[in-house]
Amino acid sequence: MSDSLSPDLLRKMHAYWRAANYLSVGQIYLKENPLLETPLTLDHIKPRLLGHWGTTPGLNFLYVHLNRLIKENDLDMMYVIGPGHGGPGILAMTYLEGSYTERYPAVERDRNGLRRLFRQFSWPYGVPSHVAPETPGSIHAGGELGYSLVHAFGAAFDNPDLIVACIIGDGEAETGALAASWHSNKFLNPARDGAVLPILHLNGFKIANPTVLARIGDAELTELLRGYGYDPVFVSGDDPAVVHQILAGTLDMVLAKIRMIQAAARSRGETEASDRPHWPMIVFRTPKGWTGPKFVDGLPVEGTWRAHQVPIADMENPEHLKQLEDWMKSYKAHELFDETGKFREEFAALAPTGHRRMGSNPHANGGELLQPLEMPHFDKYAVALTRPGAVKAAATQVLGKFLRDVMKLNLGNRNFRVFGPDETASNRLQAIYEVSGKEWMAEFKAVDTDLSVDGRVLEVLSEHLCEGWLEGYLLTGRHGVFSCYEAFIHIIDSMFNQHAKWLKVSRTIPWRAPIGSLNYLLTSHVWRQDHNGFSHQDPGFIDHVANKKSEIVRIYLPPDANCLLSVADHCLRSRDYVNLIIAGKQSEWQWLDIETAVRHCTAGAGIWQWASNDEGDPDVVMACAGDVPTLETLAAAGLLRVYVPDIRIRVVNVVDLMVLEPQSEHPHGLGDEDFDELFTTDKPVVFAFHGYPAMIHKLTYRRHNHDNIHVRGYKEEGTTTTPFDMVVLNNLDRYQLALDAIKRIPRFSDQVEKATARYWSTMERHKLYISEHGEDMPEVRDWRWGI
Ligand SMILES: Cc1ncc(C[n+]2csc(CCOP(=O)(O)OP(=O)(O)O)c2C)c(N)n1
Repeated sequence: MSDSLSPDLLRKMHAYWRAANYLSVGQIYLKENPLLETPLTLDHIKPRLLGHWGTTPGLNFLYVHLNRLIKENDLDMMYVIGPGHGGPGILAMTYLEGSYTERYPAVERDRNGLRRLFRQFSWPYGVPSHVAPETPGSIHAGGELGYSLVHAFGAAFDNPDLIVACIIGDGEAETGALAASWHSNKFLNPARDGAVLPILHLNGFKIANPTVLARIGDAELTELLRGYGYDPVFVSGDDPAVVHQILAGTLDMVLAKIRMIQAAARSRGETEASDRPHWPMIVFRTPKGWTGPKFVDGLPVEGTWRAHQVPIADMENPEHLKQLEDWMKSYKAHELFDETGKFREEFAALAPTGHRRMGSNPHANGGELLQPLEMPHFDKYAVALTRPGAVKAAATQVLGKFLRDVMKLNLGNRNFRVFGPDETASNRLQAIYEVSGKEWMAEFKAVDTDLSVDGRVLEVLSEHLCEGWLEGYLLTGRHGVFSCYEAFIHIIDSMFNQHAKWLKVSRTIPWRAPIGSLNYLLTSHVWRQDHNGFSHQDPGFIDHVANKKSEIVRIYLPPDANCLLSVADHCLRSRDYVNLIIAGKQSEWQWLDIETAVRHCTAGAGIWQWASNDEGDPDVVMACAGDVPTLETLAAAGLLRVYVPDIRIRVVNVVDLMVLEPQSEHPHGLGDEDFDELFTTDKPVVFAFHGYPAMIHKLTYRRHNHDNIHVRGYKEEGTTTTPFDMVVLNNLDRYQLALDAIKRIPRFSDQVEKATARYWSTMERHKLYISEHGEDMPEVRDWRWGI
């Protein structure tokens, strides 16, 4: 291959790389003397040396080369890096190209700015050591490894002109999420979507160990990557002059290949699944800690795991200080920066300009590109109701029709997608398929239904991919919903954490524009997994989400289909939240007409007067949150009216769980007076809750009436049984709730013995009946609201 770079361009690109490496080392070590204008002393060194050098020179090298590619070809390109601990590199590159100073004018492009750039890094109240919301050009928090490739694909969907360069750590590639992410290429349509260019950063080591992919030999690695559907090209070496030329030539070649794939798919008009291309990718094998110290204290560092973090520590040791000075001087900063500390124009001119700079690509600040969804009025999909409990409906099926039309109205805008781990139909959302199929670029068989090369529903049996694609899609300014079985959403607990952290921080950054909320629809929930059994019964995601910052998280438990519609409409219009919606998919009794549902959901909680007879002075408050607990509570209220006819019951339903928290803790929290209006200050409250009972106590422990709140919820009892036995096993059933009420009301103390005996005989009847008949007792199956 003839050289791709002229000697002059090679010289300048190498200089650019030296500058980035110099700034990276400077950020890790220096608080003063950024241009080493005076001999380095201990006073110039930060007291705590925090940062990662090892991955950084490789990231910098790639960035310099992608800049050339962007500039020569006027590319719209983003840079997503898995080894986000290489933060100093990205900060250096965005500083050198000018994006950084535009976002942070105090970090000027001169000596003073350099000092600030160095000082702020890993400094209290400065900037984090990993790429983060603060980092221009990033959609990716760099802490938890594993999500670079899935985010890159999420960004590329529906962005036909975008190329996402994705640097994958070879250690990161060992994670489950990354291992699954390679398959994203079966869901990306070259005619409609952008391209992802995976670059496996094969620097051979993690923190203290070799990486698997670096030790299986080129042949096996090639087979592995080809098996995933990629066409890998190796760029290997440790002589920068040589690697510059190889990488430049390789990038020209892979770009040509990407363009060929896209042109072929786009000119054909109709894409066929058989057209699934082998997308090019690069295996970039260079030394970890390249250009850093070769030996420290007699031990090899460059090209080993010892280069991972701070390669020379203990600066009290004069030899170390000297070694650092020599290392930094090896980059010849005086050739790169002028006497004022400004990056010399000769080199700075290599960077793209304006939005073509990867640190200023608008897709990386997706809120800037966000178009609100076109929304149908959800009234249209409402379940008609003459009175509470008049009809049955499957809530998610009703929602499916609404989502179908959201999809339809936004087909032209190409900014809405639905994600699910093979569960969209199982969760009864299949109406969506009337307007859009399931994206699929692999083989089609006659037996398949609703697959399409042009689908906007993404179904893959990897919760990691559903979550990561959606995050990437949202972060680049689009909208979506992830529907999932409640128990298995825990698989992405940690990804949710990272996204919630991103949102919390990005809200404090003035230039980060708000993005579409991350919407979860959890269905096939704990109470209706009676057929699948214990493994499928877990409502703990509520607890997990509730731990996050109150300004970010919202938790909704709509009791019926109309409430679900109202909640879903609200969530799809919201920004910068994580909305957790939990709703059943079974056909169940419906309670509120649409106007009442909207009022109820807007308030977040309220007294259901039609189910209450307390006339402002209840004996007991029967509270409920969640569809099944609501049904059991209403059934319990009915039983109580028969058992103790003069009882005064108040039924309170909670849709928005966070109203329970004090206002000081959550913006949705009810004021104390409003809370007391619902729950009283001194009456017993029997609270039937969808999830683990402790959550209600946690949310209400500061409320006046907390001592009187008695919660029934899931207590980790379950198996393959009947739906009603599930609530019985967890003492959330109507008979238990009714008994609880009688036990808690002082004026019925003489009834407790009789009520207890009645409860146990009912339980005996229930157990015998389900054992003999395999289904619930007729009085349970045929129950309907009749007061
Ligand atoms: C999920 C996760 N597990 C563990 C870590 C701790 N950790 C930080 S860096 C690192 C090694 C990363 O190796 P690699 O991806 O190859 O990056 P590089 O060698 O380029 O630094 C590990 C294990 C982490 N950040 N995230």
